[in-house]
Amino acid sequence: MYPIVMKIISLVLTCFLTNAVAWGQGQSTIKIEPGDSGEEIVRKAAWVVPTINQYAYKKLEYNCFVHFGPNTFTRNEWGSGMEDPKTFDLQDLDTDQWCRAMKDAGMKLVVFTAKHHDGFVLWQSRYTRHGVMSSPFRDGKGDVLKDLAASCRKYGIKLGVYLSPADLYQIEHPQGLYGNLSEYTERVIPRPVEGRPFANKTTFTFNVDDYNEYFLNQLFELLTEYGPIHEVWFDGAHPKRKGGQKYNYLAWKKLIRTLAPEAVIFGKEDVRWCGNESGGTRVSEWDVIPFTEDPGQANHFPDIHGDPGKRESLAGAKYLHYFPAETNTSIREGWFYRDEETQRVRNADDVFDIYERSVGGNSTFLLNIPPNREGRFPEEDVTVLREVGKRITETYGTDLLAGAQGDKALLDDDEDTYLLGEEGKGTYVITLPQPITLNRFLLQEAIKTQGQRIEKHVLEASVDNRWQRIAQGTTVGYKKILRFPAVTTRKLRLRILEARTRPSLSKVSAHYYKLRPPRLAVSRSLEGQVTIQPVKDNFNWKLIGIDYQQNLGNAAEIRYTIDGTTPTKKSSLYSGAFFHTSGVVKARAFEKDLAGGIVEREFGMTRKDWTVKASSTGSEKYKAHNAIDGDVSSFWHSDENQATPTLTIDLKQRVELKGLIYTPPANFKEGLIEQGAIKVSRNGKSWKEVQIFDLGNLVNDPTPRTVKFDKAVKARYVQVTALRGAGGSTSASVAEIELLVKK
Ligand code: FUL
Repeated sequence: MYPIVMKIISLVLTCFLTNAVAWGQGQSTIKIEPGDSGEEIVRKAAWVVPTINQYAYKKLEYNCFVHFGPNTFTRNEWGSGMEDPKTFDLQDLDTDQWCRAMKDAGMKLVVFTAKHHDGFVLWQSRYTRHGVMSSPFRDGKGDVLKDLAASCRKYGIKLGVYLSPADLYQIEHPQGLYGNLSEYTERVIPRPVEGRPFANKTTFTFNVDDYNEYFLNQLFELLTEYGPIHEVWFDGAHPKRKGGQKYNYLAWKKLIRTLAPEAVIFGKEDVRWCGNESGGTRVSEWDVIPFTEDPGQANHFPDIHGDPGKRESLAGAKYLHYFPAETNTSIREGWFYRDEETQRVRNADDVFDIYERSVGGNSTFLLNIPPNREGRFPEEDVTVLREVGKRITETYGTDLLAGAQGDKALLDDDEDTYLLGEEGKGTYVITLPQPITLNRFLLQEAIKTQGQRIEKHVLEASVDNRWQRIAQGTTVGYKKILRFPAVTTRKLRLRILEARTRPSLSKVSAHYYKLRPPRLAVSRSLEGQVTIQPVKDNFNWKLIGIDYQQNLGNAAEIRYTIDGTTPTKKSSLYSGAFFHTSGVVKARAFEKDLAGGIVEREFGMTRKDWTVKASSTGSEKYKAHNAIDGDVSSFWHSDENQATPTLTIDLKQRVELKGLIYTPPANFKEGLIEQGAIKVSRNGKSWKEVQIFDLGNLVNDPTPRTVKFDKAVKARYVQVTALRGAGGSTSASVAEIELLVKK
């Protein structure tokens, strides 16, 4: 059928459908009948399409997460819930600066932590005093969310709210509502508060307990007085639980669907967590996910790991549901702002790489930028955002297929025109008037009405009149970005090799990313020898048989500093490993006038003379020395159920210490230290506590964490004790411990 006809049908259908239903003959949830064969299940999967809200959310592609609250001032990742509201001593706030930075970056929506796990609210809620209303911020009259909502309207950024179901204040406070075993009774939402009438006169009646009433009342405030709200973010993490508190999510959902009809709900049936917080992405990201119960009636949505959408995962499904992934990670080490000295910031190479792998891997990228104690996005973060925004525009703002000969439905920018291939395959040839040089190729399926179908594809270029494979991939979905070494050609051929039924392609485009000098990695041996080398990119170069070096050239020279300053072309030239006792090494590759991303590593003192003892060791494989051997793949793991697992380190010399770096095991979930204590001694017998440190939720982002001591301290012996393990584990595991010395 002609594309224009498809467009008219699609438009007519769109006008009459509500949010809950998708377009055309596709549905956002399709029931599997008991007698359905494997093939029929796969065919049904091909007709699972996004709701109108989900599709609008997919098109946002790249959004901003903002974590802000008392943790910004305590420098913790997880609060206790009993922080004095005066801790939130915010004197300045510039949400316009936040929104300008988002705009420059090309971000479309911001999700703001209106209430994190600590239960402190950052808006003038009627239903608690534990928030900005009791803080010094504008003498208790400030409303961070209100400022942000105004800035969002001013800069055209959509607004989302993060409202943590976990609430430590309501758990810890003697009159707290969380898990107080209150009766389930009929409650009217919103509960009227004297002198604080709502403009929105909608009311609801739910049979709920105290905490769910509290939560519903706060949702009502957020959804009616700051909107329109386009994403509601429910965090699945719980530092603590109490009284078997249950969540009446179906009541929450009714409120959201009524009061925020354009919103998607993260952490429930609209958007799922990608399964990690370190920026990792799947090779094949399916939006069509099997369920064993009706997702529209479910109260709980467990985290999804592995490869949930592959064909083998569909067998046994009772329902197939459109359930897109969101890749959320932070630009800094941790979700909240801590400091400029020790809190590492991702460089532009790293963020741009995650952008291409997430947005270009059928996921939505939610990048967290934590405002500092001055109420502003830190300058270094803004610089990275701006550089990444520039690279996105420079690369994807120009389509090298402009003027090409090929199927118009593929080459135009009309999401309602698309090409259907044959059953399970398709071949598309694009011929250009002049040769182009490309190293990126972008594909989009017509998921709006046709669902996600492509399972395997390959891209070829005509070189010396021969088809040469330049890239290959599996799923496409809303968007796939193929990355490969640059090739110059006048002819491209895209072949769909496997698909769940007739593949539907609505868009292809070609691009060139101006390669920066290579990303670098800085490492140091036990003896203190520092090595700096190019990072092999995440691309699967070997998959397409290309030697990645040919693409990056070897013209790059590496310059570095060891005094904390930013490397320039005049800095020390790296010509091989060099000895470095401790402190920050910053490195940058230069290629003619192009500068690569800055990479920095802070090293503790050399450890070759150290000895270490553990309070217990799970087995020889997890011996204590693994924690100081310089090999992050080996780690110490204590016995299970040991009260306070401890490492005692003899530095063999007395030094002045200013902090430590804890590296958790990368692929081992037991015993990651969320909270710990540091003690020091001159003689190994009498100990002095230096600091308690809180690292929050490491399980989903097990990367090195730096703890800066409030005050430098002289010692020869150091004890690191685990006080709380991630996920309630009662052991401790340490891949590396490094100690930072005061120069
Ligand atoms: C996790 C939380 O525990 C972190 O503090 C952060 O909010 C992250 C986005 O989600 O579950």
